Amino acid sequence: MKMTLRWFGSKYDTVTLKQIRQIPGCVGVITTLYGTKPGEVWSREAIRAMKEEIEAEGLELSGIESVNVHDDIKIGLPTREQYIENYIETLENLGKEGIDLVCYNFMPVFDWTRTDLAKERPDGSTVLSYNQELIDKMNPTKMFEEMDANASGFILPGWEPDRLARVKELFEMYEEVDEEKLFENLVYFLNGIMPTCEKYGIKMAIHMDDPAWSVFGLPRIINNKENIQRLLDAVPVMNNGITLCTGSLGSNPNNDIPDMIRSFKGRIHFGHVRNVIHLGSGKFDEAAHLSSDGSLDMFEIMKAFYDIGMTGPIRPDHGRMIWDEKAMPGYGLYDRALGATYLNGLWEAIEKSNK
Ligand SMILES: [Mn+2]
Repeated sequence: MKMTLRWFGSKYDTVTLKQIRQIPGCVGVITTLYGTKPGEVWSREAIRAMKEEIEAEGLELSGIESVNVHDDIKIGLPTREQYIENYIETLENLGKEGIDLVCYNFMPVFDWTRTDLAKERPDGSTVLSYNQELIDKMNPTKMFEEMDANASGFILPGWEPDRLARVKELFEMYEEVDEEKLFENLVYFLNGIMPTCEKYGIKMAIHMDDPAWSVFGLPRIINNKENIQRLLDAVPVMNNGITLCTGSLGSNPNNDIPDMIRSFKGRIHFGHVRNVIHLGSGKFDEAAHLSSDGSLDMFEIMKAFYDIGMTGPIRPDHGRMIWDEKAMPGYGLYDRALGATYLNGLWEAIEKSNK
């Protein structure tokens, strides 16, 4: 396991590479090439510049989150051929620069969804929160507007304003896409890019759907053990793997996360580790990483990662907003640094007690 932190680039992030480097045991960052749109080819020069900026601060570029997949690929339009070609070109350029991990998701229209970006907890910290009842009373445009209005001026990943302008159009485009069709389109995409991934040793790591159930009637296919196994079996090569996100899977109490980690051994290329508090059906809050602060057993989760011999990057996923920090919701420095330190502590204890 290597500990990393997500970084949104010097233009967008309040957190600096220097600060990240000072988190004990944190060796790298996970980032993306900002200023590019889904479907665009990333130039080798731009990738190299990003990598050099990170390495100049004594960190490594441990992986990309995300190379976004164009909607035409997810919908399965004839124009997907060109976008798959472009994706391949981006992968080639990443491969030539020695980058071997790409996180992506295959969720229609929305990436992750929350109904509150700053829910106050009794200790005065704030967290992201989700309540299905509120979603059921809202339409998708309103949802976009609320996310934008509550993001404290930050552009949330997956909630870029240009998508808001197209939200109605996007919903219409996905009208014919059910779960089977979406799955087929994902397999088609993966089969198209796998030869390039195998050539350059690039591990594709699909992120779980967040939350792990259908939102606004949109199909969800990467949300439980059975569905994830189906994808791994449909394209049965190591390079077709997953980003195991404990918070996304953990939104559904029926997901046994340590069991899933053990089952997907060899195919988990990246880990997002965070805790959630279950508040009843379709309702959850994010929490501090500590097991006792939420509903997930973080010791059992880290032990499962240890038992499968996880060597890829792990990052503390979202954190609470604490100590009056002003940062992108979920992505402040302080609580993620606490999370990284706690997870490193669990790891050390597990490692030493197994010797
Ligand atoms: Mn995640």
